[in-house]
Amino acid sequence: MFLSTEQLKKLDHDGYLIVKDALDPKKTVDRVFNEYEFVLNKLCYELFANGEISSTYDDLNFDQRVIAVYNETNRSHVQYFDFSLPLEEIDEDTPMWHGPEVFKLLTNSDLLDIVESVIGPEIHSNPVQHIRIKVPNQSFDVNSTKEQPKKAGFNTSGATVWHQDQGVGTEDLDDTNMLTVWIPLRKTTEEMGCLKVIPRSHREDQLFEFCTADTNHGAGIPERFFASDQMIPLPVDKGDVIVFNKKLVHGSLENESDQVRVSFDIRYNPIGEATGRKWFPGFNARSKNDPDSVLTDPVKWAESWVQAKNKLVSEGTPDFYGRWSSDNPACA
Ligand SMILES: O=C(O)CCC(=O)C(=O)O
Ligand SMILES: [Fe+2]
Repeated sequence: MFLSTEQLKKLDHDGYLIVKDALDPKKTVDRVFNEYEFVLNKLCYELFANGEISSTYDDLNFDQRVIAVYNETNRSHVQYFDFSLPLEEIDEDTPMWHGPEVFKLLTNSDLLDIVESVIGPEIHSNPVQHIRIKVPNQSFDVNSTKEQPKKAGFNTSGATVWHQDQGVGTEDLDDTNMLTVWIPLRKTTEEMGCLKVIPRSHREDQLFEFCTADTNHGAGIPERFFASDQMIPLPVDKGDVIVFNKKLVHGSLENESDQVRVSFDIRYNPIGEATGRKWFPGFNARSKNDPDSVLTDPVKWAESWVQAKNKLVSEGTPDFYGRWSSDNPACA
């Protein structure tokens, strides 16, 4: 679905746009979710075989099963489901998931039509991409003093701190026309910790300073730097997508519900522009100029990530955890 002039104006004006009914909830979104039910099953059997959990929890539904596994192991397993790699501590055993349904969603033509409306017909799938599986706060206490593995912080639970996506890549991303697409894999209410945005914050045309937060959720923009009282939550239904500008200030709310919040955030940029993480593999998703360069094989996509991982393991991870240092003077 191509965006109308009116929708494009709204995106330009507000910095974000909710596209209702952009994707077929059953044929597209549910299939991705079903693939993750399979992945969760695989995880349970592996953890059980390793003696890390006492049951495979076969009789529980997705939410109950995720919560049971996180609780019993006292750590997040989101990396097992994620289709990107962490920025540090990568080893041969770092898991990831690059399944065919994920690839189908990344290359879905309805989605690419929306993206083309904004960035043009030469479309590169940017490798800064995640699944977020946020368990209810009540079931997994991220603020607990009980020792938790460092990697458990990201994507686990709780709110995502305020940030602009431009600030999460290397500096070369400043010149890239990147578009973020946020896709709920199920209905996402305010209570479940939906996305929150500061409308029009992209219009100041600046990258705000990020400060290293004292939580384990990574660097974020302190509220004193922008009009945080302008915050609006963006609850969405399955099938809707949210697109937003790389300079839009956004984050997400706490998951106060008893359901697990599952969403994708993926990004696209014009072919040839910097992705902000050059050691991760993107791919051409659509091209009028060079149709042969378009990747259509999910297996090749998965292989490209395995290759990237092997290279990072053998050569070491780049010295990059974000462009913000913990002694950023703006944060004092
Ligand atoms: O889903 C979230 O909690 C945050 C998503 C986000 O930061 C993004 O889509 O860029
Ligand atoms: Fe973001």
